[in-house]
Amino acid sequence: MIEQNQISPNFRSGYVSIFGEPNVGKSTLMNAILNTKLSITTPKPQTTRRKILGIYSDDETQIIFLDTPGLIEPKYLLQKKMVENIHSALNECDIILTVIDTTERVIQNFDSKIIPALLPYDGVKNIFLVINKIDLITKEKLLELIDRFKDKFKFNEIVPVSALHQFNIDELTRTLKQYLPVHPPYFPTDILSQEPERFFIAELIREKIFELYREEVPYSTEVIVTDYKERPKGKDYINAEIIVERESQKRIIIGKNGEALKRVGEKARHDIEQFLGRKVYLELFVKVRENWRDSSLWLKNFGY
Ligand SMILES: Nc1nc2c(ncn2[C@@H]2O[C@H](COP(=O)(O)OP(=O)(O)OP(=O)(O)O)[C@@H](O)[C@H]2O)c(=O)[nH]1
Ligand SMILES: [Mg+2]
Repeated sequence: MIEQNQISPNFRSGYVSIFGEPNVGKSTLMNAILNTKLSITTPKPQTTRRKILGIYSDDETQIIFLDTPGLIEPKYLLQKKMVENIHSALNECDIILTVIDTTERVIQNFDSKIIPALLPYDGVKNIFLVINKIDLITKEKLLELIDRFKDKFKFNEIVPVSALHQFNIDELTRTLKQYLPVHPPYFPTDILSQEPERFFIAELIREKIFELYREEVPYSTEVIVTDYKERPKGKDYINAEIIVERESQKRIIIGKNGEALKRVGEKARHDIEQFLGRKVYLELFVKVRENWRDSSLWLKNFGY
């Protein structure tokens, strides 16, 4: 950590929003830049629901990333909150990292969904285009894509990367630093995030639910850590509630003889222990909160 009085007058610091459609690899990209698994990532769209802050610091710069949910047409109140999180991140930042992947759907939606969202910031903020998942395409195809996108919008930079394989990530970080305003660090330079440990623990459990269940179940689930006790002499104790919308979903989460829930617990515990660097005892309870996704009271209660 840099002491306050050692901060150079040329220190650069700023906010960078990571923006784009669901599933293009926004959270994987933030994790790759920070070299830490901070934001959960799954093969399913709409994994990220909130604005997740991740802080990169070195001797001369601090970049505060805001990982955001994927851009969607909201159908229920939770999704409306997710979209509000995207817009507030775009508003708050100095630089917008617009992330796309190379699937036809994402490329097709670019003009109708992404560009209209960027237009209010055209000429106001620095806007990058990050073409992610380039491990999945040929060099020729990439050059063709760059050619296609460079005329669609006045991007300050177009950077191809593979977040999953850490390809060109250092180059992206280097380029970002050049666009940061001169500003002292906003946060202590030895912290990675602002969220409490409980938040990351709940997210890791939610990640397992996205991985292990199908269809509507992951989308109808929220996880709240209700108790977390550090025990210097033994395993830390964690109690978490898995909230679903209906009794039928509760039965699915628990599974035959509780086996499905046990699997969630085992997988989540493994990742939580890795995240905390300590052994934990994890207890999970499943609760029904009718239609919580459309209840402003429950959403508020869950911190949305
Ligand atoms: N092949 C490949 N897969 C990637 C790459 N980056 C991310 N992925 C995969 O793409 C999927 C989605 O990644 P996420 O990081 O969760 O995507 P996201 O944009 O944050 O998704 P939402 O939070 O749902 O909007 C995961 O299965 C990732 O492993 C990449 O560079 N190459
Ligand atoms: Mg995400």
